[in-house]
Amino acid sequence: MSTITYASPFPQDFVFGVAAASAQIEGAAFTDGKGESIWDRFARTPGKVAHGDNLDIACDHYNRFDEDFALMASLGVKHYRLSIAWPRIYPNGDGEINQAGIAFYQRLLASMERHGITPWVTLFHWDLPQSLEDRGGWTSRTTVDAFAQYARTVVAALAPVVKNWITLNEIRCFTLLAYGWGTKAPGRKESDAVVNQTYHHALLCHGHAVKAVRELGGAGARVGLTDNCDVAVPVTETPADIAAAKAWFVERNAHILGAMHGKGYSQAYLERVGTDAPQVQAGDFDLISLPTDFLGLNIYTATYVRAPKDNSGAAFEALPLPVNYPRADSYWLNLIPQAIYWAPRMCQELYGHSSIFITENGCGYDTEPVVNGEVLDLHRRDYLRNHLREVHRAISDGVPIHGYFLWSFIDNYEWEDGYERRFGIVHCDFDTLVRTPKLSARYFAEVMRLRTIL
Ligand code: PNW
Repeated sequence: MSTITYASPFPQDFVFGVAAASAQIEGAAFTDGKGESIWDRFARTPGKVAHGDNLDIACDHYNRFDEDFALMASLGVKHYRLSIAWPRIYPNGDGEINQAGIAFYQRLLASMERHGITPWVTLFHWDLPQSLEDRGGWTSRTTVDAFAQYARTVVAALAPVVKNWITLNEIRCFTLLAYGWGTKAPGRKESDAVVNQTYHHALLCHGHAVKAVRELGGAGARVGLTDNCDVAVPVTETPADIAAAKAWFVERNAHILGAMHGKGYSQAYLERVGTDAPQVQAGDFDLISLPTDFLGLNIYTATYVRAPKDNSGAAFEALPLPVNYPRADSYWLNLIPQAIYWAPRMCQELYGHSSIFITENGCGYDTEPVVNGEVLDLHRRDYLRNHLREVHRAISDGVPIHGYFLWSFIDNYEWEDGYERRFGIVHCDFDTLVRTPKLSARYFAEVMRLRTIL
């Protein structure tokens, strides 16, 4: 048998891991004192979630985390990105702490440690306590005050075992999609002014979380935001199209990434939003612009951008995709692997980020072929391989990508798409709760083991 030499392995300290989030996998939605979240309420509102699926049981990870970490360990997973359910810690969002909630995460983290898996903990992945929504949710500064307290409580309690902290997951999804489009909980359709205010409140929470980690995280703690920036891919990798893609990127990300890197919103942003600009209080940007240790990026898809063909004077032209352009089953998940090259590169060049982690990348399908009991998800194997090649290309070009977390470890509650949309490399039978690694799990296990693209 001939020996295969593996070209271009990933750096030895490159972090490979898998990701999931509390609401999507834990279940036990009302166990041990957990309060109601906006997703518990939304799922029970007729017509909001596919098939009326709720989060009551999900993958029952709450009761099966030992089994799940054993399975991760058997696949060679050494890093796992999880999130903390705010309503487990503060059932009403603020006020009384629920010690049983803290004890749960302490048990879970101890199990991870026994299985040799390093935690990457996101403080907020969309499961806002319903009690805070009843007081205005993300439109209100009350939520910012409550989050500051929640962040301090969690960081103080878990600092002995957690060194890697992520403040918030995907600000756009729990603000714009939740308060503007109304497709995510709490399903409100507010004005642009209100939505712009929700971004501002989210940015303040990010700042409070950074401060909490600096003050209470202990030695070696690091912290960053996970953003799902709007990604531009230049149609041709030529200076003109790259410049156009960058200009589009700056405009589309001014309210989050741009805001974090300034001492205020940019003039261009303020001109664009006009009278819909958020209300800013003195000192807000001291928090929002606190330095972080890394930037997390969730990369799934992109928009193609080019330099305008005419003399319109426009800085860019963003292109629509042909109707039959390849995509996964989520309508927004067009298959554009160069996204994972260009987003980190632009974040480095535009904002000076020197440590970037891909905190999510993956694809979801409703129907996956099963042969002799094994899910043969070759579509996912292709997706991963094509994206990892672009990650590798970026690293070779000097883009500081230091890790990659696959979304997701296991099929789970895909928000408004319920349980039908499967993103896992491990299949979950939602009737029996039996877990079975898919072909892609075996593939990714080998990639992690050999630190190369196979
Ligand atoms: C992310 N979009 O959500 C979330 O962080 C996960 O919880 C989720 O399960 C996963 O990706 C798959 O959907 C997104 O519309 C939701 O562009 C929507 C979009 C992007 C990411």
